[in-house]
Amino acid sequence: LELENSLRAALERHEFTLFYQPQVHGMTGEIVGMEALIRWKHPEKGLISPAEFIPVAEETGLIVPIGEWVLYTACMQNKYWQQKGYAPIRVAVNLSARQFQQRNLVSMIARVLKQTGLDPNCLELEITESVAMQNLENTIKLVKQLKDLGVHISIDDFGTGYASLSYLKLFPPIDTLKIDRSFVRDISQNPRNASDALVATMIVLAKNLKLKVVAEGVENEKQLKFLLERQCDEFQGFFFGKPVPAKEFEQFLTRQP
Ligand code: G
Ligand code: G
Ligand code: MN
Ligand code: NA
Repeated sequence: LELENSLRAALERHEFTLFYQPQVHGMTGEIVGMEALIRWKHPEKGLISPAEFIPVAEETGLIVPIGEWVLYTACMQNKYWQQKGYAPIRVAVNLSARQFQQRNLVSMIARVLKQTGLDPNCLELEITESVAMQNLENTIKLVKQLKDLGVHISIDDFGTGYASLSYLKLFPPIDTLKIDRSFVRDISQNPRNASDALVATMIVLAKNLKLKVVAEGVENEKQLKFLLERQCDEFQGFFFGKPVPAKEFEQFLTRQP
């Protein structure tokens, strides 16, 4: 309850902030997107990781106003950079289970796009595989409505959701699979390694489904080489950049050609 109250106060006192992590195109090495990741700037405790407060925000329902703040802030920031003359890139925002159950989710997103003036094509919404699986019928309906807005949809933490692969059959409208970093971490360049086989197979699966595939948690050359040889489309990870505040992220952006 204490944490719940301080989360509520944090929202009112504007103590949340967004960090951005670059997403890089495999072939060109160009930056094509960024993932927005929330942080809590606690006046005494300093930066608090979302892993510590998102679960409570989720349980208490506070994730709904917090999630709306995240979406609005990420869209505003992206629009601002485009107006400053940087080449347009996508911003990816994480949606939580609770947000996904909100009746007005689609209208909220439509409103934020209108308020910020961001091109829907420059917004990507990340749904974790386990959230997508919870109520598949609802997910399919929602994803269709979101696609009608013109935004991109990705499946986050792909491969970790205890999901039957058959759920992918129901998903013509999703755009992207994000291979969970637990698989990428264990890439060993050893043909008998299970993670190597799984990552290679996930890339082929995405390609056969005509989905874009992004590897998360890329930390070193060895992983990058493995992923490039298998034509993984995009990369995200500490090798290319950690999540950083907006001001610092600007160094990754390039001027409009
Ligand atoms: O940024 P970091 O790796 O510490 O994030 C930890 C977890 O918090 C990740 O699973 C990430 O998806 C989640 N997370 C970060 N920002 C947000 C957000 O804005 N909304 C939701 N729902 N989850 C977030
Ligand atoms: O669950 P989701 O994929 O939304 O969360 C992204 C999380 O992964 C963030 O908390 C981010 O800090 C973390 N992350 C991003 N890149 C790397 C990486 O290369 N290595 C590790 N260990 N974590 C990463
Ligand atoms: Mn994510
Ligand atoms: Na993930």
